[in-house]
Amino acid sequence: MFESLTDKLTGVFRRLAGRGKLTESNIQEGLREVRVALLEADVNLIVVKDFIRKVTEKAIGDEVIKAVMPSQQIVKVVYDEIVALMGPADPTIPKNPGRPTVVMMAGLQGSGKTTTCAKLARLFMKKGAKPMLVAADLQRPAAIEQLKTLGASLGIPVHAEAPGTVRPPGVCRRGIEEATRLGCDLVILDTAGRLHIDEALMAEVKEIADTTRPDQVVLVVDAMTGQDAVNSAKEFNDRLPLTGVILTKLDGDARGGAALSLRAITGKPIKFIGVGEKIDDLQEFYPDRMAQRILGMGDVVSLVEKAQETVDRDTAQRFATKMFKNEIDLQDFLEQIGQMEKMGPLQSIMGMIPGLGSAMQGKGAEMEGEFKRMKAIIQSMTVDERKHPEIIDGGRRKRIARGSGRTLPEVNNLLKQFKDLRKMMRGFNPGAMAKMMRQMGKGGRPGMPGVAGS
Ligand SMILES: Nc1nc2c(ncn2[C@@H]2O[C@H](COP(=O)(O)OP(=O)(O)OP(=O)(O)O)[C@@H](O)[C@H]2O)c(=O)[nH]1
Ligand SMILES: [Mg+2]
Repeated sequence: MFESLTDKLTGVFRRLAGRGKLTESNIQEGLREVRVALLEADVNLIVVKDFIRKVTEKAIGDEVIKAVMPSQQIVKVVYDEIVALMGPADPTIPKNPGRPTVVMMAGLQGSGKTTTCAKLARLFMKKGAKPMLVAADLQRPAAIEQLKTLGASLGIPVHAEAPGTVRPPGVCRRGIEEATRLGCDLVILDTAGRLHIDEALMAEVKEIADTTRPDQVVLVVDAMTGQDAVNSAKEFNDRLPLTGVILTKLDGDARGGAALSLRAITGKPIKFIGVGEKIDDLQEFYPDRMAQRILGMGDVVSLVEKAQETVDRDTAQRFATKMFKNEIDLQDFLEQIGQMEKMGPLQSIMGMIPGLGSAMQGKGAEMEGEFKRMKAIIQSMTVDERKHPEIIDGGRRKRIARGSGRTLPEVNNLLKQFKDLRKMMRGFNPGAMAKMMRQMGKGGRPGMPGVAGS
């Protein structure tokens, strides 16, 4: 999903992060690249223009340039705008008291209406609903059978009538009556597709909508058709009282143009997304999660959850307090390494951090090796040495090197790094923190494990 857009955007942000200092002109340049990436992703031109204008306004401001990590701040500005563009979230179908909720599906041929009827029924069955499907596509003889088969696989009733004399609005009306009799609380109407916006068929859906007055008129749109999808959605929206959109085949959509433009162009929320051919492949649509995916933020949410699960809050708190008082010793250092290790393989952790995954490609194992070496060295120190590293003289260094199986220069290097860290902590302020994080961000040497993760 969205691979090509994600690749391009993370590339832009990586280049921005690589600049030592961000200026108005290199931010502008970065945003020009974002613009190109969005256009190449087939996002609607008007949407792109408006988006870039908003992002520029926020990104050029003082807050970004003076921010602790300017490039991350820009990622955040872009992220917030993408969320706003696709949101707010509305994956709901409110239940009617006393009578079944009626959902009507509409959309172009092959967009996924029939499949999505069943998927939607399934999704709401999991929430306790009793759905019924109504076969109102009388254009294609096989359509009724398709829906019956899907209904049977779910074990739910399907209202179907022999085609010939009946018309779709009547089928729907009788379907809703039957659902009421059977005690179903959700009725999903499958309608006929159209190749283009064709007057006769359009009149048919409109007639169904007028006769049955559905609670939801949902447009089913194939994400893989990009701007064509958006243009047809616009036409449907002009003629039908749409309440929302279901975007299907997102699993096959590398570009993301439809997902990013639909809401802005139609003003109607994307409610659900189809992410595969199986009956369970329908998900509620959440703009924030989608934006994280698009920006290659991997799964920040699950990273945070993982950290909450594994990182011992007290240890973290103690560490933070000590850091402020500049009382960090090598024992704390060791504990922080332990905390990092508890979270799992570094490479997979880094993959979840925005922009870091690709930037630090392959660095995870290297850093883990470094941690392991540091751990071995610190573990060969006495408690006293860990608490008061300044007592570690030449003789002790040699002993520690021997004990840990590391070289003397490695021991010296660790002690020097630690000394530098303390020095930096002495004038502890956000600026020093930023400098430290930047140094760490440049990779290679993990200056202070735990700080980056907190
Ligand atoms: N990969 C993938 N395939 C999907 C998704 N949704 C639907 N499809 C496939 O798209 C094809 C068309 O789906 P249908 O549900 O028959 O489409 P329709 O809109 O009812 O088509 P008509 O009735 O002809 O207008 C089927 O092969 C589905 O399996 C999805 O989210 N992902
Ligand atoms: Mg169909």
